[in-house]
Amino acid sequence: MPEEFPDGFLWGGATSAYQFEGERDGDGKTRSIVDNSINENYTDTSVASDHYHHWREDVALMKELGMNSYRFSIAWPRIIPDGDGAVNPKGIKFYRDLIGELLAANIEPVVTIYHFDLPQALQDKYGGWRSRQIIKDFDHYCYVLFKAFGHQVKYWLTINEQSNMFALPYLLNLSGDESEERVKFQMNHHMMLANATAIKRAHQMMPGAVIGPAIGLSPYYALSAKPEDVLAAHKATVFRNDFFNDLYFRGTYHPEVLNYLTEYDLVPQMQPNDQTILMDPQAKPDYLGINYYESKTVRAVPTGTDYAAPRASVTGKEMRVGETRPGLYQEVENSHLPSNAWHWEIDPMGLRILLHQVYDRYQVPLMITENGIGGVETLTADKRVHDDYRIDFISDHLKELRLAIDEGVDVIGYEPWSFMDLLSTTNGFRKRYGFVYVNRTDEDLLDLKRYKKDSFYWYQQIIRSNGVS
Ligand code: BGP
Repeated sequence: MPEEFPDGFLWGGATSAYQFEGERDGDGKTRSIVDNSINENYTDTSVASDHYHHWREDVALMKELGMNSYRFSIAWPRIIPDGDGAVNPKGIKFYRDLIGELLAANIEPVVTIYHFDLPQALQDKYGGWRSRQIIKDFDHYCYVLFKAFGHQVKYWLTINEQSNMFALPYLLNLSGDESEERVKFQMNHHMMLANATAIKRAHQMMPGAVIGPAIGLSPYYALSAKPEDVLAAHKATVFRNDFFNDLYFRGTYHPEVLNYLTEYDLVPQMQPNDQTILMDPQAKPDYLGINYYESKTVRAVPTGTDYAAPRASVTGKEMRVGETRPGLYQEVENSHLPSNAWHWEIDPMGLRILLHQVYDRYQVPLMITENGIGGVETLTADKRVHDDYRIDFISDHLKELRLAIDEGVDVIGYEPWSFMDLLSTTNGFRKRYGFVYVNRTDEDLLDLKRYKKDSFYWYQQIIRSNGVS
């Protein structure tokens, strides 16, 4: 990488509230649906990385790392514990202090409004995203945030990984059963309306705001050059990428998706005004956050095949199950790519391919809002963590990102996952992503001390030289 990244490029790191903060049940906060489902099935969110009590120290580490931006999320059940009732002053104070500290350190906050943590109260009251009522309650939550923090925060992200909520059903309080397919598309429709309403409100309340969704995307490759497989790759791109992005940027359902939904009786209930809400020019995102971890490979599959929802590998021992959509595509392994211990395929060039695909179609600024690699890590006797594999992963992805920029794609920032170790969605502290190690395991909180990994010092150099390695 001989050349610097563009002037003003945002260099940061990302986290999310339920994976990082802890203080799950204190200072007025209530439980979210992920606090509850993860407790039962995966891992405990009560302390996480205890950022709630280490935020000042954590911001000092960000400053030392050289970050000029930081992506984090606000927990809805900390701000409005009932979901739709009174505002919790302690919640507002926590984020006001954090944002103040970031700004004092010249770190631009990039704030995610919703990162999977729906207040359990709203799930219990009316089924959460199943009900249209959520659009009003989400709008009110956004209003509270924009009023409290709008004068300090420029970059906003509405909803994180709407696409992946389909893949991990517990993120929507679903079981993953095929019979829920219809419900999922209905929830997705409500999320689209909530997203558009939030963006419009942001534009009205904060004229200088830059706001858009953060979506998990992969480029889709055909397993072979057989035309059937190439068509399957096209269909997967349409279903897993364009479907969401078209609704965000064009306000329309992709015709191929609509045909499929009609054929399988999955079309969500819509109201006459919905199209106006989705197509409102004020509701158009200013940018798109892209979470990129891996590419996907697909082959053709006959119409009569059963639908299979994707399933993560929790221990790494069992294989992941890719999605199968009858008649359209089936996800398969790519023998040309290495993978990590949980079978996530490593493909830096896939990032460049994806950026071109998205930018060609929508021509909007893009921000990498997640990218990174998880692994099992331990402290050495002299309190170091040698994570060369992370340095290689990020370095290789930055090279491709740089090439994409040279080739004309407008990328405004890079927020790797994650700034510091935190809970993995399905692997707790067994799978670490950070530049900073947090001294705890799933079973034992130890002392929660922070230690800089080798990648911390490497990334510090990258930021210092604006991307020249
Ligand atoms: C994304 C989520 C993050 C994060 C990341 C890594 O899908 O937005 O919240 O957890 O994936 O995934 P995992 O924790 O499952 O390894």
